[in-house]
Amino acid sequence: MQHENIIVETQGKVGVIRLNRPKALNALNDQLMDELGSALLSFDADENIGCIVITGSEKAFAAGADISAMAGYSYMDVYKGQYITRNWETIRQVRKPVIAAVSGYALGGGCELAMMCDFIIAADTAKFGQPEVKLGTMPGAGGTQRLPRAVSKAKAMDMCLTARIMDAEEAERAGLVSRIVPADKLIDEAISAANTIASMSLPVVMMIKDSINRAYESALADGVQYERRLFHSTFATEDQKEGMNAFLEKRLPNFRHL
Ligand code: CO8
Repeated sequence: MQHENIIVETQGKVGVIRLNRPKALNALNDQLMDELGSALLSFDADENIGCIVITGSEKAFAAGADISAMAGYSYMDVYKGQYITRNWETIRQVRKPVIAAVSGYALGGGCELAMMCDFIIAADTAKFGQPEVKLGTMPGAGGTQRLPRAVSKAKAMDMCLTARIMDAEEAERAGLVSRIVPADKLIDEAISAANTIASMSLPVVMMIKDSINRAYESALADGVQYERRLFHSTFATEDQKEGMNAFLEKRLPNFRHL
């Protein structure tokens, strides 16, 4: 697929997708989301890629879904899934880890996209918010569901109802982001984290992602049982033998992703 709204590159075993509609602060229109979905699925299928990073510009990760496109949509346009809702869930099909590297604005759908990633590394300039209420609408890509799980009901209510923006420090305190770095170090830090992940056993990494995501979907006892079964199944991998033998032999493991 031709990319007009994203820039796709690889750095070693890391696939990097940069949202690139600078004039609209990376507002997420259907075309951009199609391109993003296609790039994500192609990295997921690529045996040479072990982890994916999604980032934006210094000023904006993404300032939300594209208001100029949405303004004219009817109920039937959005309900039938022809526009806006048709391609927002593609990222959930991705089995390799996806890191959001967020600088500047991550608002509305931009905040929701970041939260759909497996974790967020934030620049000290990052600003998170769900300001849809100011537009006479509401979050539609998980903002009312993932935000309370990430930052508590109180903060999620506050942000979604008042449109208050959360800065990077508050986001880290509240648990929305895993770490904050100076803005000029953001992409290096995200790629370095992604490289670390990509150096691990890919099947085991995929099981860990799967198991942590299960924590959102299940009761504790079911989740622990699910984790136990996945833990057992790591013993069917060659990488588990390699990882443990490498430790005992005091050398670095050479994972073959088998
Ligand atoms: N959509 C379209 N264009 C945008 C958007 C957007 N979300 N955000 C910014 N732009 C455009 C502006 O219109 C402007 O264009 P132009 O130069 O042609 O006038 C350009 O980007 C630069 O923006 P500003 O001049 O406003 O820049 P500022 O630095 O003054 O302000 C802000 C930056 C604060 C980020 C401001 O642009 C803003 O408030 N943007 C809108 C934020 C917003 O309300 N986001 C939520 C949108 S609704 C949503 O995301 C619903 C998601 C549901 C998804 C459901 C899927 C299933």
